[in-house]
Amino acid sequence: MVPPRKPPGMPGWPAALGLRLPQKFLFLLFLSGLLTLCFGALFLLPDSSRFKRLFLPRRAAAAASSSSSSSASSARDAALPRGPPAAAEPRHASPAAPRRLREQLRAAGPPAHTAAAARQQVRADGRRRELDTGATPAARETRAPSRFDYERFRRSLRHPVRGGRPGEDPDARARRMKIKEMMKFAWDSYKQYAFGKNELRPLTKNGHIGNMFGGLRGATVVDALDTLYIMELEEEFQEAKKWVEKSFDLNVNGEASLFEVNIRYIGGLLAAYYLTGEEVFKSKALELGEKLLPAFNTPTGIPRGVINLGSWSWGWASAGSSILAEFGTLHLEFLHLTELSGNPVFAEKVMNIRKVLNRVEKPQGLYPNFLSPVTGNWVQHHVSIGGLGDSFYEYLIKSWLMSDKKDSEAKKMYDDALEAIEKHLVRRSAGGLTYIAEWRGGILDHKMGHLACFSGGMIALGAEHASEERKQHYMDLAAEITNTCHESYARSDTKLGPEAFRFDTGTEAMATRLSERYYILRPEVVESYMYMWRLTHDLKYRQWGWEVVKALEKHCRVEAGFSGIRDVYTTVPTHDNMQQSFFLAETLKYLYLLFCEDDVLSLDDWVFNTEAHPLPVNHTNFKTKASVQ
Ligand code: DMJ
Repeated sequence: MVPPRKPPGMPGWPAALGLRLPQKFLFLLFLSGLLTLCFGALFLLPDSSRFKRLFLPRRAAAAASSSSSSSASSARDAALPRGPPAAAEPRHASPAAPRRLREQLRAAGPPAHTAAAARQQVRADGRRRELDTGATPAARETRAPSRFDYERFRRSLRHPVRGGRPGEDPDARARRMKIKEMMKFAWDSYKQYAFGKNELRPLTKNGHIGNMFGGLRGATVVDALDTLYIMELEEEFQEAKKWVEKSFDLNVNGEASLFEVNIRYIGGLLAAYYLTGEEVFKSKALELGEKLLPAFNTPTGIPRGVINLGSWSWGWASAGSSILAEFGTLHLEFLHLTELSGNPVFAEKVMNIRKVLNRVEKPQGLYPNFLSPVTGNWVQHHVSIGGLGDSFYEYLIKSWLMSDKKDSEAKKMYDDALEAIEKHLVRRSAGGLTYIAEWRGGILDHKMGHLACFSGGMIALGAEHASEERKQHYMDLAAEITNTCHESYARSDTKLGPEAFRFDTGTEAMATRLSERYYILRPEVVESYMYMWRLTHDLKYRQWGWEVVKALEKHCRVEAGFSGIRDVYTTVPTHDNMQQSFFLAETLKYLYLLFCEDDVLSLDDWVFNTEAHPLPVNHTNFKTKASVQ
């Protein structure tokens, strides 16, 4: 249709209003300002799908409303058990699931993309099961809200999860018992002075809440659960479990770090469930998992780093970029949330993240640390295997291992990333120490953070599965990096390592800045010792671990718990008055495992999330026959 033309000679609008030229100009200026404002406001709406619904035809809006929806089928294909529960079939990470599964999923209805939809879906699943089994509401309360068969899962484990072994080395046992005593001391102190708070302040003998967990409490309880269980601290484990049952309140209001809540709370609860089969841990993990879903309501589906757990706000509490190590460290836990709930939404969210990452161009094959959740493009070219980047790489290789080596996409991403890191970031100092520098738009910063020291263990873990000609090379690289991290400890007066150490201006493996001299009970170095020990059985890793135990006892143990120190280069250190929850989750657990036989939490059966919470490898399909629809 041709638009009607203005009859010649008629004044145009707004001239028709009888306005003079300057007035017309002002009027038009005002009008265009107003339009820009309205249009901009629409873009700023938290849920971009609302905007799309206004402007796009219904069907197009549905397709565009969530970038994750475009990956929905691949996520479901990848995350869910393939077909009915034929025992040997892998559960996830196949790019092409059989048609049968796709049909089952289609029959199960559309995926839930929002927390509300997810809740609805969980409720619907519950109703369906109730009909299937005739369970009463009371029975349903205690019954798993999924079709996961815990007993079947336990039978699938290849090794017992804890306990001593006959004929083991008595020295290793004695050292393990010492570490168990440290754990008991850390727990008892927390219980006495800070029970229910997030961390213990051991000097002032009170609790710390902080602002990372959005009103959630008991970070130390949840982080410590599996360590208490593994160390057979039965009474203490029961105390922790009781707190989760009676006092762990998820109806909180506040801004939380999506990453921290995921690795500590979701990871801790999932591990506690898999180790013990106690339903309370599973239901809390699923409930909390649902509360995290609104963080993914961004134009790309890349989650924002901060989410308000209590309101309807949509995860837009923080401005700016999303951080690689944060949105890249959800995969393991979210696949397990889908596994336990039967709800594909969790897996879809993380598979979409992978899709976005695979689409965006990588400078020199490297993954920068900051990505815009709005455009899906990198925001800065800072690359690091330490803070901001670290656990993204860790989760690639662990996703592959957790999938029982089926998730070849993750393996390829890991292999490619490691190759690029080695080429562009790994360097050798004049004194012969291998380190991983940071990369800023092509310029190297010859610094390694304590956080980056996890990479010795990660590279060793991956080396086992590298191609024949690369295996030894990667084992050597892992050993060299672990050695460098040990040097950062050995060169300090306390025999504990600084937060960051440098390889410039004649310095090697030491902090050069006052602000980098602190040690906050971090685990990464002993984490690498644990993996290196298990994979090489070179006794030096146990010796190095024991040096750390002695240093912790000497410099960090105070009257009411363990504290970080402000300067590792002085033997009269000042304490920072904080017993971090990861000290109980990770540092003490890895030290303990270093002196256990290999089949305690065997690497055949478990992968550790980045907070050292063990999650099972999917050897088999744990769904019950009756429950498959
Ligand atoms: C832990 O919370 C996790 O290991 C995380 O990945 C980063 N670092 C801290 C402990 O240092």
